[in-house]
Amino acid sequence: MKRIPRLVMLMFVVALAISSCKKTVKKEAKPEDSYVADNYNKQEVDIEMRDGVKLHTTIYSPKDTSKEYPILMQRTPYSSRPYGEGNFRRQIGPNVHLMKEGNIIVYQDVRGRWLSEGHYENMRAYIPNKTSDGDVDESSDTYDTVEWLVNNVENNNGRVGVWGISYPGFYATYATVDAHPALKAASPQACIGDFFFDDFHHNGAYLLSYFRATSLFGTPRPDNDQPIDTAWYTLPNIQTEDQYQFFLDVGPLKNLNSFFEYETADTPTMRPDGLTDDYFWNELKEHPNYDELWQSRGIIQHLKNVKTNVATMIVGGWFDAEDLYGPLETYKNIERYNEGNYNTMVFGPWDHGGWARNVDRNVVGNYYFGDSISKFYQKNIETKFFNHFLKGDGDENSGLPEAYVFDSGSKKWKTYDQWPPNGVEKQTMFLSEDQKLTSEQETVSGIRFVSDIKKPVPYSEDIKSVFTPRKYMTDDQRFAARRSDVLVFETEVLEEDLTLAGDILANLKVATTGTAADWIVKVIDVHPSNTKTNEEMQDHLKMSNYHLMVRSEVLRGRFRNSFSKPEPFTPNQKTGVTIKLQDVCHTIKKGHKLQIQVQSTWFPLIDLNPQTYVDNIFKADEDDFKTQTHTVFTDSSIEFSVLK
Ligand code: PG9
Repeated sequence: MKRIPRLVMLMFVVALAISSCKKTVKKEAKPEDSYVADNYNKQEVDIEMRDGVKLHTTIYSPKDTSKEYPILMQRTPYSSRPYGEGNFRRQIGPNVHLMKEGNIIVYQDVRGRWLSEGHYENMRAYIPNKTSDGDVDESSDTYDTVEWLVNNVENNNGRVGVWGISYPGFYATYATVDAHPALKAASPQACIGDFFFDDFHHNGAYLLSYFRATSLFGTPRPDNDQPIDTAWYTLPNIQTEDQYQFFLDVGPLKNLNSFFEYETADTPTMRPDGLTDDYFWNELKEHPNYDELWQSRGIIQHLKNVKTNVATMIVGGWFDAEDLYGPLETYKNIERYNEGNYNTMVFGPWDHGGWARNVDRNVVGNYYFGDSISKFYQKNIETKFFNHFLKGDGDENSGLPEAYVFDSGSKKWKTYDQWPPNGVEKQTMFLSEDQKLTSEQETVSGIRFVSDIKKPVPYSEDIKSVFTPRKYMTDDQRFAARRSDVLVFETEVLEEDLTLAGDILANLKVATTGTAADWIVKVIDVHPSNTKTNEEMQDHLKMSNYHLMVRSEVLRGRFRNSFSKPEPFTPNQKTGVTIKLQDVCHTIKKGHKLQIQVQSTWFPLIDLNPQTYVDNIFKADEDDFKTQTHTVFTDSSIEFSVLK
């Protein structure tokens, strides 16, 4: 038996001792676990709206009554709980700094949810010209709530801020429309803009990966709207960890009805007030196009009258799989339609809500972006914004830039006085025959591939049963690049950095043997083989040659000319399809390559296109689904926003 050197033995004994003592240390309760209960009083009130409906509102007020405080409010469909005396949230407010500095923090159940009265409307439509107290929406509910708070909460300084992430972010945006004069600061974050472009759809394709989340708002509250303090929905348990195979086996979308047995009422339930309750799954099925139902529920088109008394800071994550359209369009439309507003944006290397997490290492999926990026944001950007407008001078000189953005390629924060930055130029590259991205268009030819509905392109190598998809946004795309139904086009190794700052427009020229098709474009940063692997990576992956997906988007081809009026393709006819990919701020570094992938399936992130035209894919039959041959022509091009 080979003798083990003494030093190795000693190291082994020491390692064993360290690991065992780690096991003995009990998890001490962190001091901040009771911080809220120790430093805040909590009261719960039911605030009456102009139509008599009462909204359940929880108010946390600092125990120190020696000074006045602003009010920071979040309105939410996800509950203002915990309810009941003596039950406190572990952390309150947008971040720990604003909690510890002392603010009056308010959470409110929106109309029709949890302990608030009334009827819930998913993405409630805005009523522009209200003529009676019965004309209520989230803008009027916010106005009435702010009016009550500033007149009834002790020790408030008369200034109110709102914030929220995702659906609460939608309510924060809504607060800026016909805002109360006491509203001085709003930070909609990953704010839903429109369910036809955020969350449940991307450019008309249904996000099948959102299947379980469909129930979150799918069921009108039972018992004629009696407030209840528990969730009444049940998320369908699809009993699989292989969502790709599960949905492939299920087949057409209509086979999913059985999972919404409570939502397949043929006639929507009639309510006492004459409103009809349609179930969200039914709404999705009955409204496959961008019709009045979706258009009326978007908030973007109503951002034409944001008063200058409301400073806005829109926050988003460059790798947010749920709501990226919303925050970008919210910032851009407040900018576009309003004069003299303080309106700024902050975008970082985060997934959905990543900026609110107190983590030391910032990663999205396998990809590491740096340390304490979200902590920096919370302390130096978010806290500064609210303090300036709620406790400070409140003027234009907040000390913050118009655009505070993290370059996800160079991994550095950058600040600009406009977005996209001054100096951005459009640069067009063409998809050439020999899988190259070229600055000049070469001879036009068609590249064909078979789009096999039995073997759609997976959206990730790692597809589990998810509530909503997240990590795929930075997934390595080598698995896709090696498939015959994914077309790959890439530059030579870059001899200098290439900074993309703004949106990306894919102008495809395509054809299909069928009469319907989806088109997906992915923008990829191909890393060199000597890139260091980081500890977060899945064990079968290495950073060497990592194909980082920087941006991706789908367009359901029937909507190429209009989201409201879908059209079939004419078989084998060359057709233009333009896809707008959301903004990026990413430097493809010298030594890397810029790659584009084009494909027609992305499963089960989105549902399968039958590839033969039917009026409504939610009602398509098994035999509508056909394998087709698609063609991408080499006069297709990609227009990048390049910062010179
Ligand atoms: N926008 C996110 C979402 C909405 C609906 C279903 C699932 C997710 C969110 O509010 O987190």
